[in-house]
Amino acid sequence: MRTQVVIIGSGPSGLLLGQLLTQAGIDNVILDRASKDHILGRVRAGVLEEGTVRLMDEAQSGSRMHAEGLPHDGFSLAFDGRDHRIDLFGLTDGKRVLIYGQTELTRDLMDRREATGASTLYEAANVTPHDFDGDAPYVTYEKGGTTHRIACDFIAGCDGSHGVSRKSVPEKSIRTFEKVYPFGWLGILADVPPVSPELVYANHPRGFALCSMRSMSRSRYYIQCSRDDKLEEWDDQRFWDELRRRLPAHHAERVVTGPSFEKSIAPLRSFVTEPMRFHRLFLVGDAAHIVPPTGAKGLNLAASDVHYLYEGLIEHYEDRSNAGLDAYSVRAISRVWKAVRFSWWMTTMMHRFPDTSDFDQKIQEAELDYLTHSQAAAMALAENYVGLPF
Ligand code: FAS
Ligand code: PHB
Repeated sequence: MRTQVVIIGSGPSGLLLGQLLTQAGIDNVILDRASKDHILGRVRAGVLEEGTVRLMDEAQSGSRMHAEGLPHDGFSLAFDGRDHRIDLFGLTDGKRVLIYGQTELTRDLMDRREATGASTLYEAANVTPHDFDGDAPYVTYEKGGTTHRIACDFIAGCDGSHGVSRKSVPEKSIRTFEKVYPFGWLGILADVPPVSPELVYANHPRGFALCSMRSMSRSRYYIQCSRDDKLEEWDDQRFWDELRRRLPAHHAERVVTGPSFEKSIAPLRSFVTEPMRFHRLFLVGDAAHIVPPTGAKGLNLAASDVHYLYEGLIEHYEDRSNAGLDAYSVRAISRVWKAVRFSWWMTTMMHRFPDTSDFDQKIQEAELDYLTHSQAAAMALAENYVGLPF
């Protein structure tokens, strides 16, 4: 079998890239080791930047996103028992974010791909990229007890943080940078109305909490937990009680509780791979970088990677130019590090660190005080949160 681009991974990165390439007449195959249902069963991001929304529209996959997504013009920071609203729309000259679950975005892209008839092979085992340092790369995989081979021009490693692509690069050719945070996020989904029409990020002496949503009848809540916490230690009642303790009274008394139908713990870390291109192999999205979800950047960084790679591939096939592909890694990494910085900064400002010194705690309080009393500081937060330009 031969195709122009093999995409490893059927998450947001792989599906968005695949749809854009298919629309441009560039033949591509997506391989994923998981089943479609397993992928759709993962609950992750919920905030889309305008650039991500535009790419979904460009991929002709945005109609349900616009119909069901919730445009948000701001969010609140809660600390010392009070709310401080960050007016994204006013501070960024009219930009906003769209609340729309990654699961739904993934479903929309899967449906669109099926409608186009493009090929996705789920439950493909032992997917392996080969000879990407040469000019005749290929990918092998096992399915139905047989090993298959797909020759291609390029391989897009869209296989997330535990994928095979990054691990296939010789160690001498790659640099990684990592920061592990001494806590995680315990998140739940419940069919209860959200406590507030906008997101609330809370910094409390007991720890961070986030009130988010998927609709006005489905809430997504997170609380900071220790890295050693186990899901079985957190029944719903304990979660609701702890969430309320960390919110200002006017929010705590409005929390509507109900049975959770999804509960998970995510460890928090920052991780960056340099470079993101290895001749005919390109790393995209979580395969190349991870951010703590505090700044809602993970999914949106995957989208900007896709934008840069798609532009490069279009130039290669249509204009016979490799300028875009040659610039991919530098362009993507520049935006990645700025989002990594913002996610680190927002995480450091909003969480309680177990071993923090009195000095560091005073710095955190000064950061919040400055942010909520300075237009310039709030503008800097807002322009990063809505997403820096591609
Ligand atoms: P993904 O990990 O989504 O997809 C990779 C795909 O590759 C998967 O389908 C996997 O099955 C496949 N794959 C892996 N290894 C393979 C192999 N060897 N062979 C074949 N296929 C393989 N971001 C936010 O913006 N906000 C959030 O709140 C947020 N919360 C998160 C919570 C958790 C628990 C996690 C893990 C991430 C969260 N993120 C969040 C980040 C997340 O949304 C990612 O940025 C997003 O999924 C990136 O999409 P992909 O790059 O497509 O990677
Ligand atoms: C979510 O709704 O899942 C969400 C929202 C904002 C974040 C992180 C997660 O910063």
